[in-house]
Amino acid sequence: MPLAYIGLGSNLGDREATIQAAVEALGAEPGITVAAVSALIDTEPVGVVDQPRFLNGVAALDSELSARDLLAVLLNVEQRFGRRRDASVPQGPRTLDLDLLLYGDAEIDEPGLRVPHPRLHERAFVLGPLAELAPDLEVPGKGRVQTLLARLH
Ligand code: PH2
Ligand code: MG
Ligand code: MG
Repeated sequence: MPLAYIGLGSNLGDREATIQAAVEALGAEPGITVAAVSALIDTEPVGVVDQPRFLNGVAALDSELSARDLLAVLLNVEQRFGRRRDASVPQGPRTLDLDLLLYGDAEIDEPGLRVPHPRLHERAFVLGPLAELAPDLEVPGKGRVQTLLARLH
């Protein structure tokens, strides 16, 4: 059963309550078991900087679902927790962001589905929590998590 890593993010509403409830909702989905959740860290917004600070973390999921089906579950849970993609600014504020970071050692490049996540290796708000769960993990095509994190400092 592939171990998938999911990025958790929120910068609107009660960030911590939303992320915790979303992780519970993921664990309640058929074919998904939450294996580990990192500490949640308060982070400076990256990219669009004129928006509230984020709470970020990473969850490890045991998944019987394909990467495509897992992604569909992530998008569905985002919607259930108030995420609105239509009228919203790309990279802007969101109640909940669930990003598929890694799916075992798979490398996937399809419309709407890129694994590893294309910006994972350059984002401290992802690599920090990921290093807490899996410092020695190899990001396909990029290197070990702790090496990638050290490069950002
Ligand atoms: N997500 C973004 C854009 N910028 N900055 C932080 N600190 N954390 C995020 O999760 C984040 C961001 C788009 O998904
Ligand atoms: Mg996202
Ligand atoms: Mg994101």
